[in-house]
Amino acid sequence: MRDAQPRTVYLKDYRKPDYLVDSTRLRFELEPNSTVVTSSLEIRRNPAAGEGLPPLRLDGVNLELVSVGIDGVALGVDEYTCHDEGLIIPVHRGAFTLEICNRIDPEGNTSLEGLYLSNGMYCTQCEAEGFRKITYYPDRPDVMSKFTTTIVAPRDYPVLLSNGNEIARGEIEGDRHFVTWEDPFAKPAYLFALVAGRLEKVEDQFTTMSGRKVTLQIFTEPKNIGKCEHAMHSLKAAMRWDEEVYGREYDLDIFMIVAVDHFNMGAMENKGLNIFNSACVLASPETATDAAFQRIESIVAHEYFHNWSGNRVTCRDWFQLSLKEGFTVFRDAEFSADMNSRAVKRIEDVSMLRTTQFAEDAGPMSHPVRPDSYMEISNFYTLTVYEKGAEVVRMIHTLLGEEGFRRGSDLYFERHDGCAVTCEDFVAAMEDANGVDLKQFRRWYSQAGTPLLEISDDYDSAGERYTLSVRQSCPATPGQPEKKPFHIPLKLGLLAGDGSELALDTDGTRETVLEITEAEQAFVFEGIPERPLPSLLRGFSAPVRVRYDYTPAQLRLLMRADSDAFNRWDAGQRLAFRALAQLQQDFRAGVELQLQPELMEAYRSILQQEDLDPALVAEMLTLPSAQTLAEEAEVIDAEAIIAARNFAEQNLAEALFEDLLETFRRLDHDKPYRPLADDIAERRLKNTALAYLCVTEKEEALQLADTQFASATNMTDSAAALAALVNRGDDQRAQAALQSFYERWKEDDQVVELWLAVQSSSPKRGSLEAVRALMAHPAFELTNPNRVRSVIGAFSNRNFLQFHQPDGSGFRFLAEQVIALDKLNPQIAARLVTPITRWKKYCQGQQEMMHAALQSVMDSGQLSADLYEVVSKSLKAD
Ligand code: B3K
Ligand code: ZN
Repeated sequence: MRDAQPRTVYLKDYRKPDYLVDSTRLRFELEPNSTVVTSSLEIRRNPAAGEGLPPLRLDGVNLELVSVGIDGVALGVDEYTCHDEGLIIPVHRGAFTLEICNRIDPEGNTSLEGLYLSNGMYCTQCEAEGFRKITYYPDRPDVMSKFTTTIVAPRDYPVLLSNGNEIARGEIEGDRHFVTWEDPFAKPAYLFALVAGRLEKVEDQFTTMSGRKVTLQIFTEPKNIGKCEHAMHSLKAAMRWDEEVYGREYDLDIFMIVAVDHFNMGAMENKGLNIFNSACVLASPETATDAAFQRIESIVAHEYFHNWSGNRVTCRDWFQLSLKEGFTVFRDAEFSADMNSRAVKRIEDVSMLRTTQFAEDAGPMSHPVRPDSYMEISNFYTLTVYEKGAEVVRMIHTLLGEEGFRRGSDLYFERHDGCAVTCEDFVAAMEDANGVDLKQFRRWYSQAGTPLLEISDDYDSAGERYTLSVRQSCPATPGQPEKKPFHIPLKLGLLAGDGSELALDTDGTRETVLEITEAEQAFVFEGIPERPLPSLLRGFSAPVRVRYDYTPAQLRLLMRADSDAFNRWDAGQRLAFRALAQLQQDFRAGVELQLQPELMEAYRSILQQEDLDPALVAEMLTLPSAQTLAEEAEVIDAEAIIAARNFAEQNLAEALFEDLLETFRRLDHDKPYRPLADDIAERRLKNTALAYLCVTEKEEALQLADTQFASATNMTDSAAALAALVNRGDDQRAQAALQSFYERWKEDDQVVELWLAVQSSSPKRGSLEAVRALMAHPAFELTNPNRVRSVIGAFSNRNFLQFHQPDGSGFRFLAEQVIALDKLNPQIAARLVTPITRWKKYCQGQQEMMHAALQSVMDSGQLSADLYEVVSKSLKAD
């Protein structure tokens, strides 16, 4: 917690570090309430930073200083200044050894940043600025140092881990032992990690492309040791893929993963010692859904890929966060696309981007991929930095092509290995390796907001000439009233009336990438024999909105015939959006609702296309979520959105009942479980059909869910049946299912979290009272972020109906929880508050209540810097 208003940090104020730390020796004497940290730092003046010997400034937060010494001589208290945020030490020599001893309290650390205890296990989280909660240090990513770490602990903590290779271990009198680790690669402090606990491990081996053998280990609490196989398999697949696709080889002799229960996010890429949220690494067919299996595969890969994109080449400062995150998300998305269905992966990612990142870009916290300022950097681990950042890298890939991109990434890694660099360096490497100019493209890093492309066309039948006119614009965002034109790759094809692909030039090219660089631009295609139907922004080739006046018949043709699977799905979404917009309008006008027959027919024909990937069919059958509709709306009228969506879903389910039943039966076979793409796709479609069938609340449908619930041999089917029974049908049935599920799985943390989330996100059973009751359940723990996300997060982000109750009770509840949580874990509090920061987009009544809830957070007393930044910026947006 802070005393004064948090200060804003600006990118324009970046200065090189005054001092460098060549080596860092750490010693930890672990005790729950009083861990002693001793450090010995070899420090020297940074020759690149200027003349003279300015004082040495070290960061330090919540530390109890014991002693400071230089070159073996202890400093008196008047020889340095110790303040709330660190130490200032006058310097008399250009190079010296600094010795510091301090105490910390891991048990009292509920922020889950720095060193803390999770179920009795010691672990760390240092990114971005957590190392300063461990010891005094220049805690900035451009100070890179070689670390040697000794951990001393009671012998009943048999496993003691840190980065690099183990170089010594031994016994110490009084029932204690120690292990020393040495990391040969210089790294910033944010990549430091330590783990100590009663852990078991599974071990495997990987032979790298140059023939080196690497030991792979995954550590968990003993009860979870049977849940590591999938993560190990994913790790080996990721290691091979990075060699094949990027030529990147792993560099240490050992790679370790540790699963911990209390964790603020998914996982952390500490050098050689990745620490994972249990939910993002542990899985077995009986306890984890297909979605969890796929999430684990992608997160294991993501953290592994950071070894090059993040660790070997790191960020100069935190404004450059997307340098490692955007690039690494792009890398993991391509990996997942290669391991699974490429089209479905793209659809999932784009749907998420459009719903959540577009909303962020249009909201009070809108910021560029490379922000210009922040109060609390933890607030900038955002969808913009990660997902839009990945889209920016993807656009470079689209512009340069596979080979050009690889030349660029090779040059980037070679040029900057061992360095802390900027987004600018990344783009420059791409340019230099390919001899191209990406000057205008750089605006994607500096301008916030989602660009809009308004596209119109004209066909001259006599001249067989087709002209596409594109106008780009980008809405104002906080601090950026005017935007300059972006460089946008627009991938497209042209369809003939029969759905075939027209040749775009005399070479017979059927797909091209137009480079849009002007505010208004026209593109002419010659020799087009008929008026074509444009298939625009194929594969979502840029993170923009596209407006083009398609007729419903044209959308149906794209849905049926486009060679680009992503655009087939997108055409269906556009059709559904229109129908849902009409329904919302009718609801508000008090007109009787009616579903457009075209939509019904379009959905029926999707179900009948048996040659399509079942996962794609499932995606195409899914109506845009209430959250997506909210994002698309000019003004959010929650009641109208809910009414429209329920009506459409209900009508589709009734009208397509027989087709859905047929689909369900066809896929309801007894295959042994494998988390492989084809099987996942079949289960996805089967369970989408089941959910639709149960929307009708017909006994026949609910019995299918009952049967599946009773006989399922894997969690995907079991959880889908549970959700169907909780969301539909009578109370008795729902309660019986919930009860038996809990009894069976109450010892399994990941399944209990799923059980909590199914209830909190259920429009039917997740009322505010029900959510409060879950918070009183023994399974709930306010200090465990997974539990908080499963109950409070699921309610406010995924339970549109209950969260938006007209009396505003959902908003007030969220405010109350955020205030309580801020005292324990500011990072989680600042994230959780998001739904009520969007007050400005709501219709008047809701807007006022949301604003009042947000104001009550502000007025509740001293807020953490994290929460203060989000709340104050959101309140200001009026
Ligand atoms: N780099 C970490 C995120 C750290 C978040 C700190 N608040 C995980 C990842 O993106 O791989
Ligand atoms: Zn990452």
